[in-house]
Amino acid sequence: TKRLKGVSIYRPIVYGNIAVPVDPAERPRGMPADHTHQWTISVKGVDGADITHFIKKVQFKLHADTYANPTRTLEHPPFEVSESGWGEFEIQIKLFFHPESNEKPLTLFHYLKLHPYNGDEAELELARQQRRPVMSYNYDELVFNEPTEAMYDILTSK
Ligand code: SLL
Repeated sequence: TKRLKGVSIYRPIVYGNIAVPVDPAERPRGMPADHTHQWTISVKGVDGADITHFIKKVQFKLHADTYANPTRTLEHPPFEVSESGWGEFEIQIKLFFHPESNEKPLTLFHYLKLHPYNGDEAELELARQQRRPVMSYNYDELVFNEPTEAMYDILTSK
């Protein structure tokens, strides 16, 4: 496969999670009593930009000791997993590129965030009571060094 010497092309992505405390009065049917939050982890383009022309599938690995079927594979957007739980942990995110790119999968890590970053105990309690969403997102750039011609065409045609 021909690669373009000296060419480097990058595309931005955003990955991370939002978490919302569960309202005890509206606990979804079937949710275990010890689950305190509902959360969604995702990989997206910036401002909703399409990323499917370079990302073929995304695999999220959840905390294997406590989640059934910890490996969640998304072959289509939205590349996201929604779950509930009680604790924070590191999620492994594996990005797979289209075969024409000849790129190996890329692994990212995200620490699932359920609790607000700061505030004293009273402030944190208020945030819980008001069920304020907590967000933790990272902006990153995927750099394709000396991309294949096919990948270059794919990336520049969008
Ligand atoms: C902790 N080391 O102890 C971390 C692990 C795991 C969180 C947190 C599972 C929910 C379920 C869940 O919330 N795991 O049991 O279905 O804080």
